[in-house]
Amino acid sequence: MSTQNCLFEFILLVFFAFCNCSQDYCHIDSDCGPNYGSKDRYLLYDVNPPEGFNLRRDVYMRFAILAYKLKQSKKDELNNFKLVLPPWSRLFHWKYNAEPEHIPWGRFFDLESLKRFAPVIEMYEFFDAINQTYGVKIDEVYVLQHFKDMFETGNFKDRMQIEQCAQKYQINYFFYKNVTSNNVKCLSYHGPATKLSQLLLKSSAKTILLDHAEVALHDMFGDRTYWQCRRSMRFNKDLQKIALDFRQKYLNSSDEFLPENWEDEKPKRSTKGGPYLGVHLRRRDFLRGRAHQVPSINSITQQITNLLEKLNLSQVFIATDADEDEYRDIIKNIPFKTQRYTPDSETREKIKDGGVAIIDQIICSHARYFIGTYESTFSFRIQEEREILGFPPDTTFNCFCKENTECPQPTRWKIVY
Ligand SMILES: Nc1nc2c(ncn2[C@@H]2O[C@H](COP(=O)(O)OP(=O)(O)O)[C@@H](O)[C@H]2O)c(=O)[nH]1
Ligand SMILES: *[C@@H]1O[C@H](CO)[C@@H](O)[C@H](O)[C@H]1NC(C)=O
Ligand SMILES: *[C@@H]1O[C@H](CO)[C@@H](O)[C@H](O)[C@H]1NC(C)=O
Ligand SMILES: *[C@@H]1O[C@H](CO)[C@@H](O)[C@H](O)[C@H]1NC(C)=O
Ligand SMILES: *[C@@H]1O[C@H](CO)[C@@H](O)[C@H](O)[C@H]1NC(C)=O
Ligand SMILES: [Mg+2]
Repeated sequence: MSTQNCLFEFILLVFFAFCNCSQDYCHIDSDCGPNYGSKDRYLLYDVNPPEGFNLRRDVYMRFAILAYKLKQSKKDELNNFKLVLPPWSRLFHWKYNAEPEHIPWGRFFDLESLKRFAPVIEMYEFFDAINQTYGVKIDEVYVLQHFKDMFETGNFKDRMQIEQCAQKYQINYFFYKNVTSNNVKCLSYHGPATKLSQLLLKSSAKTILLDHAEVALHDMFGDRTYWQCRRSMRFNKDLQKIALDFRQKYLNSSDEFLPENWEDEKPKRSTKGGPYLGVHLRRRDFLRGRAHQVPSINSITQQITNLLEKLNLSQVFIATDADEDEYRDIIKNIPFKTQRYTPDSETREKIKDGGVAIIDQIICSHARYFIGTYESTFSFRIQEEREILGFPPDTTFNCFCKENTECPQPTRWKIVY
């Protein structure tokens, strides 16, 4: 650093030290909120718009683990970070209206439980904390992108570099009209999300937004910290209650015992589950994007029937994104009792498509045996849930075959305590 720069920084430092949270002190240009003088810093992130709910849950984990590790840092510049949860708006697979919904995470997850793993806050808590009258101008925005040459040169080393944007990115700012920035850069990136602490350490910004956060990878996929984070992602209690009522009423399935808090869970492999087969059948865009892997209706009917006979079960619960007509085609030749969760319109309005998806996942998680869809993140999340509940792996890591022949089965990512 040049002497001139040093001097400049020194002057700034003195200036800041005597500035009592005036407009100039804040990096954001409007008045300061109740917490603005505090040392809190805010890390915001967003994901490539077309990505679905369950990949977004995975990206959350990468950043929650970063936030968890930052909190343990001895450096104040790092341990003051709060991770701001991006509200759910206009998801590709969900029905939505013109107005963005901005659904907070607490509607789908148990926020208290998330917070006991990492310092995460809802967007509305962030707004309250900074209490801006005229909106938020984010200090630094980094759009993550892959290194252009990564696949050509085969250079897969961890690295990061501010570079020209590879394409024109449109930043949504979570569909808020009052959130903007005039400091946007593209960051070519390869490595785990935890490596971003290097960027955060160098920056003095109070608010940082990482867009296309899915470019950053997991630190250690499947290790103890991964599973602690995953276990903390308990579902919203109202959704759990709806799923339990359904299981009790239609599937003769009671609740598995789990301690009140995820921190108190103990390893087990003896969970039996309710007397039904759980199925996750991904259709819609998978029919186009993965035509060579998706089984025919007849094959699905056959595979479900065979399993029910083999397992000596008399009913099947089917979670699927198939429409009514396709669903009827699937079940019409299954000679056993079939169940699907369909909320009344009032409940659907309240819990939205995301809530319905979660209830489907919970019900599949409690089945005696589960079979999912090859490479669907929706199925992966059910498998993880069953690992947490303590099922024997044979009852969990199964997926449909294209036809009723041998076919690749999912990797057994087993829980670690
Ligand atoms: N309710 C419900 N929704 C589903 C089901 N399968 C897929 N979906 C919807 O389709 C989306 C699929 O996207 P995503 O979560 O990314 O999973 P993936 O694309 O299968 O890896 C989900 O988020 C749901 O909104 C299902 O069985 N039940
Ligand atoms: C937010 O700011 C306004 C105006 O500056 C003030 O009246 C209000 O009390 C503040 N709210 C909180 C929670 O501090
Ligand atoms: C931004 O606008 C939303 C409504 O769209 C409002 O809830 C929020 O408080 C506003 N945030 C700030 C910082 O002004
Ligand atoms: C429901 O489960 C209980 C206990 O597992 C069993 O005793 C009962 O017969 C079952 N009822 C039906 C209708 O299958
Ligand atoms: C199959 O289940 C029925 C009751 O649902 C039971 O009576 C029968 O013994 C079971 N058969 C086997 C082979 O487990
Ligand atoms: Mg998807």
